[in-house]
Amino acid sequence: MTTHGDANALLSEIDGIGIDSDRGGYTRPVFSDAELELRDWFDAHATARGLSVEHDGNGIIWAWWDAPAPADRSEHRARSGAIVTGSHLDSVPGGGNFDGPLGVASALAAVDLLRDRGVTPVRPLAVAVFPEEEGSRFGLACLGSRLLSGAAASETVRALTDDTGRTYADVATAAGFDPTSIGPDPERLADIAAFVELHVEQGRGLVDLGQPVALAGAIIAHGRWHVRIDGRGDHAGATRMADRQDPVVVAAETVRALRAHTLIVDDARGTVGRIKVTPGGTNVIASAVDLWLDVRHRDDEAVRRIVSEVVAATGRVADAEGCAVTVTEQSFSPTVFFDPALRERMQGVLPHAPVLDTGAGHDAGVLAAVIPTGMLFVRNPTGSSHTPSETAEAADVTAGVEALADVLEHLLTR
Ligand code: HGY
Ligand code: MN
Ligand code: MN
Repeated sequence: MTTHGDANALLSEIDGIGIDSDRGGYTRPVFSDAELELRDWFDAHATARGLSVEHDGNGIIWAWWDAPAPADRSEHRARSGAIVTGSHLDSVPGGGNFDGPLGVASALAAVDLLRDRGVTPVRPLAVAVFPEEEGSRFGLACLGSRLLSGAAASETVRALTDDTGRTYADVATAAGFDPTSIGPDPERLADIAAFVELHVEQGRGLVDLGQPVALAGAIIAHGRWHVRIDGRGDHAGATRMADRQDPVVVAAETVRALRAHTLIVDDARGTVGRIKVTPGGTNVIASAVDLWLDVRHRDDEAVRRIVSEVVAATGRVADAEGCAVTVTEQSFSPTVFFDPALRERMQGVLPHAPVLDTGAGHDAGVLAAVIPTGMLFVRNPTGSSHTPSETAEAADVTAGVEALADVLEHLLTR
């Protein structure tokens, strides 16, 4: 089956990679066999389209359609003024097949459409794949774009650990990458005129509006905090209640307080989706609990207020229980408004596309701090994401590719 111009066909080629039979859906953490297989899939399709594939020191893949360098440009600057599109291939645990891969597949298909239309770019185009967008393995979301833009310090990243305690440096090395080569790349960023990311909508905005494609207005602020609660492990039966220092009791208060304080702030979102109890025996009082807060709101300060209230409530119960609490901010992304000039140009190309804000973070949100970025959303009938029920209808996927090709044609020919 040809995949030429067909993002649905491209996606169906990878829908067997990284299936998680325990959780359902897909689990494709960065540098895992599944993610490395997806990288190979992308390289093969980019190469088959005559794109020149480059893997940079941050583990980002750049597949270039090099425009003829005008005489006034040195070979080195041949790629300046580039337009970049693409997204990510890693997933959350038990995620869907669209969050990330839809943007990558649509970018490859859009290149086919531009060729079919006979478009001759006057500036280079790159299809990019950013690693660890979900932050599911090392805890820092949009890791690749944060490294590229200097928003994440190389030493800090090298020392990040996954659930097994292995560091980024060890895991990257074992996967064939060089962890000493990570770091900001201002020269590359200076060559990029705009980045446009297509993504499955993570919400029901387009369903309610009855439209297939939207433009992104803003990404609301979001942050992640690691809460570590240390107590005293002991026997569940031999230990009197008065003698306990049970970190799980404190963790329960953290979860309760997060829900309570999130509910009193209009449209705030607070989640604890991950809790690790150590040692984790049914007849064992835990010695420690690790849990992670994910808090989001369009007002940066509201996010911080919610977290500080939750930390205070947790501290009160921890004191009473004789437990110790350590809270570490893993990441914080302020509310991002996408580049107005770029969005206006995109609206000129897609006048019927509504503008929607999103509660989901993206590489385009991180890169918005250093280059003009914009996003396209494709309708998701379930509105759900980060679950196996995340989906997009074939006709909407096709509409998304057409819309992306229209935007890229506009940007590449001026
Ligand atoms: O967490 C997010 O919002 C994104 O899906 N990484
Ligand atoms: Mn995503
Ligand atoms: Mn996601």
